[in-house]
Amino acid sequence: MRKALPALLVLLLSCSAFAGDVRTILEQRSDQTMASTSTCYGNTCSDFLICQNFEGSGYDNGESWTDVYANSNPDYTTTALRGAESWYGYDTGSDALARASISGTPSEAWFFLRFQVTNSSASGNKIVTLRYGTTTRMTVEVLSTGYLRITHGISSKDGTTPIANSTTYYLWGYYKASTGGNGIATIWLNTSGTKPTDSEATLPDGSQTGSVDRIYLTGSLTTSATIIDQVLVDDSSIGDVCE
Ligand SMILES: [Ca+2]
Ligand SMILES: [Ca+2]
Repeated sequence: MRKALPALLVLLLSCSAFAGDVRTILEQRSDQTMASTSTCYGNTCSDFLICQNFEGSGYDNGESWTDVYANSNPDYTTTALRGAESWYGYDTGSDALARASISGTPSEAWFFLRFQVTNSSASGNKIVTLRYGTTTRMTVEVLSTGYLRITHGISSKDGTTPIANSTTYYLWGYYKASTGGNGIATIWLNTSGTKPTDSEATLPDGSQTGSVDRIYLTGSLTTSATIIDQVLVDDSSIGDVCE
C-alpha cells in the first residue's frame, strides 16, 4: 500500500475535482507520521519533573540547578552528547556536582540521562545519585572493572555490559522506596534511544525507605571526567527517548 500511494496521489492531483481528497490524504499521512514519532520522550519538556538539556548559558528549561563546586560545567561544547552543550565534571579536590530539586518528593521515581566517561577503568566513578536531603537513596557508578553498579541502601547490583571510554550510553533508572527490605533499583542501558526490554541490573531488596527530593550529576574522580546530557526525571515510566 505504501508504494502504491504516491502513484495514486499523482493521479488524483491531475484532476482538480479531487484536490480536496488529496489534501485529506496528505494530512492523514502527516498525522500518521507525527503519531509515529511522538512516542519518544524528551523532545518537549512538558510533563517531566526535570528536563535538562544544558543548552545556552548555564542550564535551560527555566530550571534551577546548583553547581556545588566550580568544576561543574553546564556549558561544555567539546563533546556535546545532544545539541550544542552538555554537562562536564571531574574532581579537582572535590567532586563535581550539579544538583536540582525533584518536586513532589516521589517515593517512586524514573530517570534518564546520556553519559560518557573518559576512563571507564577508574574506580568508583559516580554518575548520578538520587537523594532526600543529604541522605543517598540510589547511586549509579562505574566500577574499576568497567561495569555499572547500582546501590539502594545496603543492597547493590552490578551490570553485565563493560563500559567503554568516550562512548555515549543511554541510561534509564528506576527507584522505589522500601517498605521493609523490598526497595527496588533498576537500570537499563543502550547505545541508542531505544529502551531495552531487559534491564542492565536490578535489585529487589533495597533498604532505603524514603522518597527522593533531588538529583545529583557527579564527576567524582581526578582520573575520569563525566559528560552528561538530556536529563529526564519523572514520577511515571520513561520509555524510548528522542534523538
Ligand atoms: Ca545538550
Ligand atoms: Ca549550557
